[in-house]
Amino acid sequence: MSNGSGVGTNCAGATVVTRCTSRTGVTTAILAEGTACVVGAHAQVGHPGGHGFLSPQSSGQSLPHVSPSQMTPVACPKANSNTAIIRIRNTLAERTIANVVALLRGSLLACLGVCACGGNRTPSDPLALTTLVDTNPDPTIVEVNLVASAGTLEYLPGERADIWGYRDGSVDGSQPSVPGPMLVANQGDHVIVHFKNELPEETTIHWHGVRVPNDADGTDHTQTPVAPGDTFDYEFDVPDASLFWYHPHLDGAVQVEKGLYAPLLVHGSDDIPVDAERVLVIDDVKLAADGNLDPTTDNTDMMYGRQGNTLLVNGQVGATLKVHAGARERWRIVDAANSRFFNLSLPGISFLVIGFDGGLLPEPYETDTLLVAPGERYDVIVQLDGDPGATFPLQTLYYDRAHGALPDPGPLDMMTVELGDPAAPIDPLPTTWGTLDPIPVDATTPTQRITLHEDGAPPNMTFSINGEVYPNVTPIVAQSGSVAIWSVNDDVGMDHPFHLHGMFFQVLDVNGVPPEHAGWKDTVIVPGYATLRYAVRYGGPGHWMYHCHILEHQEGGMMGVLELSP
Ligand SMILES: [Cu+2]
Repeated sequence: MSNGSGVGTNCAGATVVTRCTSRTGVTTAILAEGTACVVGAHAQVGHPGGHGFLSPQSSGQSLPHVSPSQMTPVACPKANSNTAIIRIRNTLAERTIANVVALLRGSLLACLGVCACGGNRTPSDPLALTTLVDTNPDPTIVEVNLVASAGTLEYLPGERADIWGYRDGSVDGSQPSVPGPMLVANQGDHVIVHFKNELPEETTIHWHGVRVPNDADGTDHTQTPVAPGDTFDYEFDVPDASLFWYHPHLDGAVQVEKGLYAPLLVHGSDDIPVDAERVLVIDDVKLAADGNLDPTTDNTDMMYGRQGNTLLVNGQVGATLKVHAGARERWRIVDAANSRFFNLSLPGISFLVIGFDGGLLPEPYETDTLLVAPGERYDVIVQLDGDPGATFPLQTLYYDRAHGALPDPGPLDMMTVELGDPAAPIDPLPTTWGTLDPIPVDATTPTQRITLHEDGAPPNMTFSINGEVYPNVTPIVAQSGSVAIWSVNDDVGMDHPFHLHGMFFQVLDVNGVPPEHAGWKDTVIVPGYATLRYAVRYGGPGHWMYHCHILEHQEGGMMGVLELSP
């Protein structure tokens, strides 16, 4: 099954051919260094977007042949206009290739067309995401250089916006982008991030949803913030396959709004036949009349969180996504907005929800609308049926998260889907998906009560949990590995996306009613005036934050600390 293909032009003006298939597929890329082309990086891909096998073949370049038995797993070049991840076993012949690759690497990184596996992509895809270069030859280690820096881009054509963003420190001349470059790994990999802060203020990076060791969690309880000009190394394993994301955990309402966020994709062993896999990072920004970011926080922003006036999908305003008519695509979606809840709809097309924050569901379900709150992720299959040439929008529909106070008008168009040539026939979907063993709870399980509260009126508002305003909070103390129920009550009549760091939980009920669909969550909507209960088996020892993921609420004090003993 074709997992994506395309022909386009790379940054050096050379023709780029990409093709990728989901099972025994082939990735072909024409590389260019300056204006000189080097042809023939040819990869067999083990599974969509995952590690595959690389050998040079059918090439205009005199690269030695490598037999399949000599191939070693590589990370598939991940649908990315400026990244190649190439690993070759260290035999003599292969060293020759490795040398060629190494020579090409630095200057070619900005000039490589690759497949759609793992990210979005055909080279002409406006929703394309770059992928951080893995500099470590060990196939089980992903080692990257990540930089936070100031830069500019155009949200609106011809109008400059001053942003803060992440860029790839391994790529000469890289510029910060919104979203930042995607970190891609395989389940079980070890990840090393060499981070440099080129911002004018201190920052940290939180790996949202990843069950990291506490010292890599990127909060002010787990590290000294990284000062301007300083560096910090994050190191952690990625035990779970799903879409995660990374962003600062300091001054988040400002830093994330300015553009500091990026997806983190961990591939599992699932082999779901689809025509394309895409990561869609949805956001909104508040733009001033000149197209630049409006830095003001008005009273409404303070009370409800800043809601932007411009909708973004992968940093793009009003992009057109070209797909094959009849294609079955897998979209992994993360809401990176400060406060906006997206109530997604593809008119006439339903979402088959196959995964939540923590991975695949045991029982996927269909829905016509998909409500996604800040910090949440959803993994969905969409069947994009229609006649070639037809178009339809991805919209966010009316949703009132503040119960009459802040209705989001909707429907608002986020991007256009355009159907092209018909998709090729494709294998049926699997009949089994994820697993979910219920966390055992009973009447003896300790219950932790949490009350989310707001006081005052803007501009003098406080946000609190159990009457305490962060950082003046009393930690909840418990033992690592023990099981608890958290009963989270919202007493202000406004939905709050509640996030717990470092572990997943299972929702038990909302106002006593069990959820229709079960799955692993790390961020969940606690509806206004409701009480949501979840079961959690506590993770590793350390200080874990829990907070509202409306960033203005978090920064305003709606955050606490869970202190787990060994
Ligand atoms: Cu909140």
